[in-house]
Amino acid sequence: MITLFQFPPAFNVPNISPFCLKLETFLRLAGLEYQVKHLSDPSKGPKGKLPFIKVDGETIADTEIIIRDLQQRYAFDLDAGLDARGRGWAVAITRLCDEHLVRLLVHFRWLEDEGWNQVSPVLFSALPAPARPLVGGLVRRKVRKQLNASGLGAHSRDELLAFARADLDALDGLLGDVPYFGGAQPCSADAAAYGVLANLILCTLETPLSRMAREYGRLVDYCDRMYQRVWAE
Ligand SMILES: N[C@@H](CCC(=O)N[C@@H](CS)C(=O)NCC(=O)O)C(=O)O
Repeated sequence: MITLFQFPPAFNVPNISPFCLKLETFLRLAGLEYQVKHLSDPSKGPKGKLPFIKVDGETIADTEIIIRDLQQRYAFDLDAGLDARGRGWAVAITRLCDEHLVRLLVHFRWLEDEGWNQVSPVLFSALPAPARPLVGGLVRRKVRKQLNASGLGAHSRDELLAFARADLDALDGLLGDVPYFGGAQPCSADAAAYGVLANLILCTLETPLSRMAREYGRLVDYCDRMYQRVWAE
């Protein structure tokens, strides 16, 4: 049995971490049995981040490494139906989501006051009241440092919004009129895309980026389709 360690649900999505939602979506798409253990502190993870899993006594961190490991361990390939070009696109879409669009989402959630004023009361509610501003401030400073290190911190708000527009245009164009990024069936890139798109479109946390994402009718329909296929009980 696989044990998935991740944040608890919040804001109308199974996980407000795009990476946790990516991995749980992958586990469901793959039809793997798993149990969930909720953690709120990413420093408990072997690489200081969530999600991570335990399987056959091993602890594995990082969604890309976990997905590769599980596919080898259980001898399946969610991208088996794709040709070399399709596999290349799956990697490119996953990178766009994980390494770029997620960072923009994090910026608007954590560093702009509109997002922060919604996130902080919920995420730190388990802490004793006097500790909340202190811990919240420390976490916010860490997020700012991470975004600066990624290079995004150098840009103006308008430039960040233009990057987000380009990412969403790209995802909208790549999806086109097929149901999934994998075509007729979901592939590994659908797990990554749903992880971040559901966190923009279905998540009740309001940011300029979530409002922008909801302008894309095909991406909205995509989130509904993925929800129905993977998440509706
Ligand atoms: N590359 C990692 C990224 C995971 C990640 O960034 N997780 C975030 C939550 S969305 C986290 O735990 N951040 C805490 C931190 O960086 O301190 C993966 O694919 O699993």
